[in-house]
Amino acid sequence: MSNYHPLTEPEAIQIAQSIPGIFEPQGELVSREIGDGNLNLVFHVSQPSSGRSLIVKQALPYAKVVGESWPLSLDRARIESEALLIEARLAPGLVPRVYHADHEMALTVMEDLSSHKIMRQGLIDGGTYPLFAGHISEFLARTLFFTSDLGMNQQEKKTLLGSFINPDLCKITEDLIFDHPYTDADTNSFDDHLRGDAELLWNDAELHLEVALLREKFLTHAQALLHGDLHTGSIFITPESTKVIDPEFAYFGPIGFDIGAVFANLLLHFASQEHWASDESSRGARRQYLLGTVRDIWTSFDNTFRALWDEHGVDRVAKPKAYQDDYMRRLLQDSIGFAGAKMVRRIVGLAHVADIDRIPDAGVRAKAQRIALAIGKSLIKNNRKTSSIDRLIDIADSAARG
Ligand code: SR1
Ligand code: MG
Repeated sequence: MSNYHPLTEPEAIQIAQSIPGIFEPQGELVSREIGDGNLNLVFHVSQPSSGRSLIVKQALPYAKVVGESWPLSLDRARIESEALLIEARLAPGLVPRVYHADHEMALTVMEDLSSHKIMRQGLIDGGTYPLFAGHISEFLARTLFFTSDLGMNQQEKKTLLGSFINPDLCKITEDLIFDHPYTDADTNSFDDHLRGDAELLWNDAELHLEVALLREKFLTHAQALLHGDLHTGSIFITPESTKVIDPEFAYFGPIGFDIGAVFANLLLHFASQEHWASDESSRGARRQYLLGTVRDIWTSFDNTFRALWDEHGVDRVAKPKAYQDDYMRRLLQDSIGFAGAKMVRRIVGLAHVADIDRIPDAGVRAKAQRIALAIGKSLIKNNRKTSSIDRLIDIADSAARG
């Protein structure tokens, strides 16, 4: 019988006290539940006298955002802690340190990153992060290459894949990203002024074909170990440092899904500039910064992934340059298609983004939402025709111009 139960704040303190080397022996600990995500409890445990702290994160057996009517496997906590350990090995310094994991209690004790900001909020506050493109492309290239058939022993990969079977969390993505936004589903949630835009999505055969192809890739293409939910709420940031958190959606899937998630969230923020920028000229500058970041991420990812392949490739059959070029072109196309799907879902689906939802004026919000939908739909429809990141930049620019 399992001992699992949701932790209280005093229990989070007890667990924190059992971790060696963090707190001073004397000095009271204080615990606060700070989880503001959709799924988990997050306790911040600190020792005011020493200024030391850590995080105790615990999965709930249901989706917090909906309630107990939506049960979710606790195994996602094991998946998250194991993914963090793999990511720490492959991309050192780019994820929080894991101090302890208890799979039965579905909890992970990890480094507190309160010195950083959640990137979504950082962007909303007008922050710029000049090192981000380099950091995230390094994270993406190293974690994805070294867990793919290009960069790891192919039999060991099959065994590792068995530890990352994540059906409940994949089902969330399959439904909320690749299905519900394209039909009149109960889970959808959108402002009344978007009903006409939603109906267009539900009746667009060209879009439905591309979404079905992307969904098929998500269901079947076990290319590498993905983070699985790499939006700007899963990234802690400062101008100097980037830490990727929350890989509870990790599973073996198509590489472009992670890259597309980063693109999508930068582009959602691009669309939200209708409100957050103070005037036309700062809006233009901010948008150029965001598009420049997208471009830098792709360029740097492409260079790093190819360099890893040339230096550490394990597969003789994968050596031809023409194969590498073809593979990278397909990764770009997938990234663009998945980015589009991830934008559309954040406007009409269940889970939205603060960048856009926090725009107080309904007219301005509608404009931002329509820019996001226009970019999202165009990325989806054009993904298989794309051969350069410039195409994404053009699509975003022309959607913003209207
Ligand atoms: C029911 S969970 C809704 C969303 O939150 C997570 O961050 C994922 O993006 C998921 O789709
Ligand atoms: Mg999350």
